[in-house]
Amino acid sequence: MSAQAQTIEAKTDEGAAPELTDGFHLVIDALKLNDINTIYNVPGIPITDLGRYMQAEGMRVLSFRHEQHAGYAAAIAGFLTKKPGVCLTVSAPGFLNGLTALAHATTNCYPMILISGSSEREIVDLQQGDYEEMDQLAVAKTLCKAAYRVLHPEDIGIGIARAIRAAVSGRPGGVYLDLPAKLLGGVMEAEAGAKSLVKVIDPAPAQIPSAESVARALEVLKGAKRPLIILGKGAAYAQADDDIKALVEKSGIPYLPMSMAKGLLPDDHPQSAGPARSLVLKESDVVLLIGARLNWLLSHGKGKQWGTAPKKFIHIDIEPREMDSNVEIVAPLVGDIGSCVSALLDGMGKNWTPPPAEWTNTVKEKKDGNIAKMAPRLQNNNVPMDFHGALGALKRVIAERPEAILVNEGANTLDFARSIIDMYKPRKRLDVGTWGVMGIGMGQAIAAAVETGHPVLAVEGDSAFGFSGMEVETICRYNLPICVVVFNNGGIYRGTDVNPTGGSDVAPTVFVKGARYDKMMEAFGGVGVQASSPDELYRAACEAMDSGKPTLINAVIDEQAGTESGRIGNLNPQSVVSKK
Ligand code: ADP
Ligand code: TZD
Ligand code: MG
Repeated sequence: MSAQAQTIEAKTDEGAAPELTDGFHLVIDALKLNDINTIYNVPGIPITDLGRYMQAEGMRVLSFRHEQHAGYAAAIAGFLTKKPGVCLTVSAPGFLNGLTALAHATTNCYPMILISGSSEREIVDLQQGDYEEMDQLAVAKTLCKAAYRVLHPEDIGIGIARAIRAAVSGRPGGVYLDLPAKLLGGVMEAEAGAKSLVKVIDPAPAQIPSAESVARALEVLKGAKRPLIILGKGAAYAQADDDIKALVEKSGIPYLPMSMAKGLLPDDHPQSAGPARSLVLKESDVVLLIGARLNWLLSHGKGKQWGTAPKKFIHIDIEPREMDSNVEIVAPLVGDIGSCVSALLDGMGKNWTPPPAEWTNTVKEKKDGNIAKMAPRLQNNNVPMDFHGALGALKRVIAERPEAILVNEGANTLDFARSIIDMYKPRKRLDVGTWGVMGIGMGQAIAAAVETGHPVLAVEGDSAFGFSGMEVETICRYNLPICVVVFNNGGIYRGTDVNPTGGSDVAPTVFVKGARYDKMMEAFGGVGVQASSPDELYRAACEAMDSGKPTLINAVIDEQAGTESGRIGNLNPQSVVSKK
């Protein structure tokens, strides 16, 4: 128990006064003991004092305007640090607001703990109508990796240890921890309290792949004529950066980064096949997946995108059940990415034969061709801006500041930025993840700035930004080095839809014309800029990134520039009755 921890004096019959502690301080001591020092929170009954005492005990407590954004901040903090990010909320409505982020963390394999205060158990269970009554544990269970409730102060240490271990071990994910109001005020002797705390030893132990699985994988890789490596965000999470780079380079195999694995090797690396994506998916014969699932983002490993050439998949993942989830995996490599990659490197020996030049040259030609085609479009200085002109400017901003973190959401704004803006370092690109969630923007930007201290560029569709826009006050309040660029095309996908009835309501995808999002930042003392051309955008973004002042640039984009749903319009169901 820490020296400053608040204790309560209690008189006993003998007149001795054993030092007491309480639930509040046991929670704080348990978190600190496990090196968890940052909390993303929204205050209220019953956790207001918990936040206050946390701050008093030297923890960083960042208060948000809505729990969902505190939750997205905690989730991405988990991704960035490999420690569970913690979101703290009040009961029922606050808990539910945080739950979206908890489910998102679980879906994306980010370690996170949602701690919510809850109401009087006896009343909740008899459904007698308590303040913010809800059986939160039951609700949370289906939406996260594990859910626990602590009822007695002496179990707080174990409860928090279980939550931490569940979040980070194996496949990481979201954990719910329910802390009833009565528990926080509960009292026990300080000495026994200190003894009840648990320091989690080796919370995410290495999981070594079997020697047979390594040998099998190498055998398949050796037989490949047109091999491909796909790096997913699990590879970025694993923080095995040097070994992953060594594996790619030693093997000589072209690699494709999934969006949040961009920068694991710099996007301008000669082996990057990013700009030849369609070709390598179609033509490859052996695919080594490292921390990437064969889910919808990879068309489930089959169908048109994957071409007709027979494929063999080698799959590295910590979760055994991920193997054969969509297609047969001929060489499953179950273990943690660090251990698996280093075992492959060892097994490759000194004389590894790189893939046939015919293959690597084909990939290079396609890639060079595509880059050359794109280049002039990125240099256009059109007014109003199109996505290429605006993103060409921001591409330079990041290239000149490779340490900066890019947060990105939207539809066209997301899809174009993903392919246009090169990343140069690991874990610098944070986006909408597996679900394609709108609303991660400000929460992720805040956590990225808080956890890393690096400047953040948040490139946001105007719709996407709206989901978390109020958190610009949070950005200003903590004076964070975040530059938000709102790609203002006046709507969802485009600003051009019209109401076919001629009625006075605008079409469902359209927003207020000529909106000035920059004024929102000014309202809280930050810098607001209106940018109409790529040059203006470039200058304003550079200034913001270098000054570190909270800034919002309203980038005026041609309202006709986007396409329906960006790159995934094919997922929209079609009506046979009405045609778009
Ligand atoms: P992407 O969306 O980038 O393709 P996914 O989220 O689909 O990536 O896949 C990430 C995968 O990485 C998950 O299947 C997860 O189990 C796995 N993973 C996460 N951390 C590790 C790790 N340390 N070792 C091995 N696999 C991991
Ligand atoms: N709600 C949530 C939480 N996530 C979603 N993905 C959506 C709704 C649906 N949706 C998308 O998939 S993209 C998008 C929505 C509402 C916004 C696209 O508009 P934008 O981007 O302004 O952010 P562009 O640049 O105009 O395409
Ligand atoms: Mg838009």
